[in-house]
Amino acid sequence: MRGKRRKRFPLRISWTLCLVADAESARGRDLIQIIRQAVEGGVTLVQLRAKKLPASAFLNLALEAASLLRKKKIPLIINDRPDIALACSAAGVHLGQEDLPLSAARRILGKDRLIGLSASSLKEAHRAQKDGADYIGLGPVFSTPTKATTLTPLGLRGVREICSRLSIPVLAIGGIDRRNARQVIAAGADGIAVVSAILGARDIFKATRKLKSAVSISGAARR
Ligand code: TZP
Ligand code: MG
Repeated sequence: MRGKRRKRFPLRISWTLCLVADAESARGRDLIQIIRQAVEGGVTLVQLRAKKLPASAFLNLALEAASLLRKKKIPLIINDRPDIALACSAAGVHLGQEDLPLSAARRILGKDRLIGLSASSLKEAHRAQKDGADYIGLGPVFSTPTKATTLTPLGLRGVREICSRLSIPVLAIGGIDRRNARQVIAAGADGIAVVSAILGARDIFKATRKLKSAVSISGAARR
């Protein structure tokens, strides 16, 4: 059913486990060190998110993350800011429903960078796919204190329904941890994106390794 539409990017994208490296959730710890440990633990993708940093500080952080991740061959996605994504040669940008429209971001970034869009319903997911998004961030799957939202969590049923109707990759997000991660993948998500399941852990490396083994299900077991 889900013949994935694949595009050519400088790096092959593995969607399995995305760390949303949220500067505000680092609680004073060095975000670059956290990213380094999470990469050692097995994240396959990193999204850098810094809602409260001024542009110059966000760019500096992005340049540092990009330099580290380039060496590790892990794609970097920048949250909200196509300009910063371009300036640090990131693999792409992640946009919310109220951010710059996808068409404008595409004009800035061109066709060879990824543009991901947050979606919280089948309608938004379909629209994102139709508008040319390269993947969607689908959520919240479960309730989460990390992002203030009035949206009702989709649950595993919602994930299953939406994933079965899309052809672009789906990164599920919201309240996902090592206890429920496997079920989210079994419901059809191509991967999970997490903030607190990694950033909230005392041992970043160990937490990432456990999550990675939870989501590493063979193709046959997935659907
Ligand atoms: N978008 C939907 S839920 C969410 C975002 C950024 C927060 C995810 O954080 P956590 O801690 O993994 O639930
Ligand atoms: Mg946004």
